Amino acid sequence: MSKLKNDTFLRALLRQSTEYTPVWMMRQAGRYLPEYLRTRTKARDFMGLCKNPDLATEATLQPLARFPLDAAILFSDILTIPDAMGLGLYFSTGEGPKFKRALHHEKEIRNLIVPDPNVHLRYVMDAVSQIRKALNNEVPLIGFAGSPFTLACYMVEGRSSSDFIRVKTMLYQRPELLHHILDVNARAVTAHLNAQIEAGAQAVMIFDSWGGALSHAAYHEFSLAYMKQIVGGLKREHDGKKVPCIVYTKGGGLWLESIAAIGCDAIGLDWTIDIGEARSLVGDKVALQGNLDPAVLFSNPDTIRTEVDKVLLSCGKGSGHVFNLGHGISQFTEPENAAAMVTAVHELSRKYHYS
Ligand code: 1CP
Repeated sequence: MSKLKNDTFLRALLRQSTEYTPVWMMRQAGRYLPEYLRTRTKARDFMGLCKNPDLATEATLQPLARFPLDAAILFSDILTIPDAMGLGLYFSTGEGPKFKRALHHEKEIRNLIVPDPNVHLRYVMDAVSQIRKALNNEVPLIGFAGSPFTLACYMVEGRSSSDFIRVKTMLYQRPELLHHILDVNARAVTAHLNAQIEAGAQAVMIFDSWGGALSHAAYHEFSLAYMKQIVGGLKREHDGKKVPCIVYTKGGGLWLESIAAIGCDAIGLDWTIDIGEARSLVGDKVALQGNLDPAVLFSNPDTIRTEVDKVLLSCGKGSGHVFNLGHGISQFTEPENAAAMVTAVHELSRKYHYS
């Protein structure tokens, strides 16, 4: 396999020196891009896009055609795993994801099985290989999955939630049942990420979008422990290259030292923590990814530049930083403002790197 033309992102994740700070954006392909909305009309619905490798490739490449990003992320969704488990994922317009067969009864929970990623999620692996070909070694491709707890939130609630009442009731009333779901999910995520790595993903990220809704003790027992299980089971090398792994818990700023201890290469930060403080908490154990407030992109290029510089300054000199937003880019963002962020990171970060 020939050499990557731009491996800045992978080097930063491994805390090796780089000439500038690499940047990509969570949810970089998606509804804020008019070309994505046009691609979406070619499929019946969102899952139709995910299941069609040509369209998934098209959507993955769209942000890279606009902005000089240092990484691509597979166009797919974290909810493909519960869908492959038979829960019947669907999207009703304007309402986000829903499941036809949410986990309401013990029998359904005990019957859950780990899907074979190369059979039930074949379309994801086909998209990964096709995207790798289309990328032509320009930048690395990130594979991803949801954390076991974040997946369980959707599987038990049956849809997006703001209070997580069903899943938290289960956590306190039937903890062994939730542990069963989490163990199945952890095995499914491990197999899914390893299959993505074999298909060509050059780094992987675990999205724990809802772990921050848990208490201190519950986070460690019901979210972090299962991410540790996954990280321990990942293929960390493929084709003679290290495959770095990023763990992101939204709202996880208070738990950075415990997250750094699970064996991941990098921690994704939301915007609520100062990145310099995060660095002093984790030392040189892991790289950091983040952490501009996505709302900064609602302002203007000058303000964006100032806010980008604040993050870079707080992070300080040295290696081990991947610039990103603290959460996904909003669908209401002007693409020009995303461009301003990427340019600002590339231009302003050079002074923080030793050449
Ligand atoms: O066109 C549409 O209406 C669908 C919008 C959309 C898109 C573009 C969804 C539905 N998923 C995606 C793609 C997606 N999702 C990607 C790949 C694109 C990219 O990053 O460039 C990724 C990495 C995700 C990850 C994802 N899906 C997460 C974790 C990250 C996060 O934002 O916290 C979560 C929680 C989901 C669930 C999901 N899928 C879709 C939506 C709108 C949601 C969030 C629902 C909610 O807020 O509860």
